[in-house]
Amino acid sequence: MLVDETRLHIAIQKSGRLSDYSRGLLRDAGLRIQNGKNDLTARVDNVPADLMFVRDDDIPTFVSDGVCEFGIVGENVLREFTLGEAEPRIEIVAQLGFGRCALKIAAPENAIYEGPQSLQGGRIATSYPCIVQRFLDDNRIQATVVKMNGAVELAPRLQIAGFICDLVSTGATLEANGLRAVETVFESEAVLIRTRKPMAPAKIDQGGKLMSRIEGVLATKE
Ligand code: PRT
Ligand code: ZN
Repeated sequence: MLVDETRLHIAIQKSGRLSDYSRGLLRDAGLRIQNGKNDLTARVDNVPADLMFVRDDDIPTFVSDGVCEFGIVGENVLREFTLGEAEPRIEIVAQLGFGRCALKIAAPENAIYEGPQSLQGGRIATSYPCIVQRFLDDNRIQATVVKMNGAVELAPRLQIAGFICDLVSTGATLEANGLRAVETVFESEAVLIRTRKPMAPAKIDQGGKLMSRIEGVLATKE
């Protein structure tokens, strides 16, 4: 399937917060997604495209490599990827209006925080080390970034780090862990991304049609 030069490949999250919205958007855009036996890919009946269901963290890699021409991913995941790459070959082609959240630095409720300088010499646990490092550099702060792949909100209690930087939507998780947000580092929503790798002419044409369909759906939601 991957060598097919005529069919577009669209990467979306397999299962998680963006999955249903991503499928819903493509359906609203008129794509008839087949319910196949294969749960890693699905054919689209009425458009020469195949969907690939993957971990969200892999979506920027696939699109940058051109394995998938399009993808739907959180801007937070995209930004972390592009900051870590010498030559990311991805462009954002639409903001999708779902999956909204913010990457925030949080501290124990009773900790004193008087701006970024309060991070100086400290430790920050996060799953987004590149974004956090950029924030520190921009503010000329020296601090240690501790990469964690999950359960970041436990870091202060475990004395792994005094601060965390994690995604927040309602704030309930921070509150449940005795933490409070002190700094917003990045605001995010799901985005439609496209590869910058050269595409076969047939795919450029199909990609243009796909984007018009999606823009049509987004226009009705504005
Ligand atoms: O398996 P896979 O790797 O694909 O999924 P994942 O577990 O890495 O990601 P998933 O499904 O949790 O999130 C996918 C995307 O949804 C994220 O990259 C964000 O772009 C977006 N999103 C929106 C969120 C949230 N809101 C969110 N609240 N992602 C995670 N959270 C988590 C946050 O990490 C924290 O643990 O929810 C908790 C905080 O929520 P509140 O409501 O308590 O503040
Ligand atoms: Zn993930």
